[in-house]
Amino acid sequence: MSDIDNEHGVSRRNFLKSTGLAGAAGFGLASGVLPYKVWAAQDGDGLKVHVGPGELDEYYGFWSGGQSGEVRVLGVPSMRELTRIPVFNYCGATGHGLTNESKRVLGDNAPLNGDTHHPHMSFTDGKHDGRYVFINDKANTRVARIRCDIMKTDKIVEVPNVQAMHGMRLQKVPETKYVFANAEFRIPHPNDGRFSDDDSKYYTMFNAIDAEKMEMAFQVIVDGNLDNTDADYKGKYAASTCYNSEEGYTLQETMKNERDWVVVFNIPRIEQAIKDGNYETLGDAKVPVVDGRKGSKLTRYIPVPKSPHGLNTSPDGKYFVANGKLSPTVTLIDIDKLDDLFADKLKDPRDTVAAEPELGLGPLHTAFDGRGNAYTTLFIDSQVAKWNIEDAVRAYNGEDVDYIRQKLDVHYQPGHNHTTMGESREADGKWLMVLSKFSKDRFLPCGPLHAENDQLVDISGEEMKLVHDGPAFAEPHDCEMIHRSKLKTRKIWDRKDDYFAETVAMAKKDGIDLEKDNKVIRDGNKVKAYMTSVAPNFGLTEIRVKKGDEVTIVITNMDKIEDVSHGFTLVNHGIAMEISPQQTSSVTFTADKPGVFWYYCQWFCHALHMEMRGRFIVEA
Ligand code: K7E
Ligand code: CUA
Repeated sequence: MSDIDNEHGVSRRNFLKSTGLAGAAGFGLASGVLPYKVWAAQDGDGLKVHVGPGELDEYYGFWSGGQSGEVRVLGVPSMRELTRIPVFNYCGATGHGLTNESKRVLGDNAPLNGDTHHPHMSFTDGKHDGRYVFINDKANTRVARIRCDIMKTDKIVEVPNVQAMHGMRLQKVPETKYVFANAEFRIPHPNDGRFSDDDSKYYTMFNAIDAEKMEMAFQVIVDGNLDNTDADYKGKYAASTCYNSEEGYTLQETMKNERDWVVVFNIPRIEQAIKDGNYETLGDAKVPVVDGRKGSKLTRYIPVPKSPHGLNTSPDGKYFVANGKLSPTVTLIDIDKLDDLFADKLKDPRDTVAAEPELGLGPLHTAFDGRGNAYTTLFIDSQVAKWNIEDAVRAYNGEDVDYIRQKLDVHYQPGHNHTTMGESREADGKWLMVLSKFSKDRFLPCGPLHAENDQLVDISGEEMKLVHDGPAFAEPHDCEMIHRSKLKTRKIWDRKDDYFAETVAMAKKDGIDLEKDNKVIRDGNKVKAYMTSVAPNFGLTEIRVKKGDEVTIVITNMDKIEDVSHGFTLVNHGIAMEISPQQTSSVTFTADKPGVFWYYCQWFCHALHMEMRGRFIVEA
């Protein structure tokens, strides 16, 4: 579609530029802009984008579901949605948020909304290991873990004494021992209503979660606020951007300073401080809290231009890249110089800066191809800038080199962009995904709420080629594309799986063999109906209870055939859950209406699937 969209010949793109961010006017454009060009998807011209019927994608893409609170799995390059993983949200298909198994993960009375931003797969030695994907919830200050073998959320941590968990990344080396998560907003401590107007009580914290136990490991008090974060490839440093060094409450206050900073955390020093007992705890939480404000041995603050946003580690482990947002630049911090910075051997923290290339308006996030090039989204320009890292370093050192390789128009206003395997040592430089925040006219209109536009770009050659527009619901801020060889998923459940181990233990206590018994047992007004399912039969075709009973339905799917999932839906009760092959699922509710209510299997499982049903009879 043309860039020129009205009879006056006014470019939509330029219109957005001039109105998109009034305060950013006046920034110069970097040189080397290539002419606007949209490439068609063509086999034989770059990578093959079409994945034919019966063919499998090369990559799994883990997509944040933004305000939907879920994670989505897409095949790349086809962009076909493969599954959705409910995390912080209620899912009517699987019963996540309703079943006892999912409630154990979510916790009691957990909010069933979330604002997911950053899905990241666990590492061993800087390489993705296919075990877990972690995801943050900014809305309710949580971090969740998804088991990749079953693609279910298995643990959630609610982080205490902070608000708005935003940037989240993982320790990469030697393995993912910690999940690092930035609490974005400063709050008063204690936040019990007494100090809401006392600025001296406000701060926020950097958080580390034990990735295996999924418990809090430590928290670090910082100056300013925290936006995005990433870790190095040494297992030593993590770094976070701060856009509010002003510690302002309003937009105006927050934008005052020409420079904000990147705060670097020295993980071994923090661990040592905790070992030495140099920490506090806050309120009821038992989490060690250390003070990393300015002057602390545990952190260093490196000034960078204006309101930085994304923080990305280059896959060669050399640089932290802070993306300027309100500055047209990104700042490369030389990770090898951080030892000297912490040893107080540098005069100025800015001596760690290796380059500060000017890329265009509104740099938000940077991705890498493993061949020495970086790709930075330019939110205001609606472009991706491809630039060469070592040329940018040379230019910073005074050489006359052009580091910009190409600028590609994207549609429109991109936030994150990501390369295949690009957040690991194994960056392969094949595909770039550009997560555009606005789709405007790119898709059939569907009312005022527009889709976002995830654009697939072939970066295998010299030139970036836009090959596909992918509409996405409710803002996926971030995604990660992992080669399929890294994942080994189960086809049917293991009967010994932890996910339903507590339900198995309950049955054992009740003297029930889940794999055989079809029985209703009663203990006072608590009724449990245990049954099996084998297509097209439920083990019980009748469950009789009394009005007011607390009823637990426990179903074990004894089918061993891949893809024969059953479900249990109880009519007019808002009850539905998934029971996949060899899975045990359970749900508890109160039988509060007398009468006959049918239950049925809602997953088409057999020619006689419609007949797979039974009566739930509630006596008055
Ligand atoms: Cu840039 Cu939450 Cu990673 Cu949105 S964040 S874009
Ligand atoms: Cu079982 Cu449909």
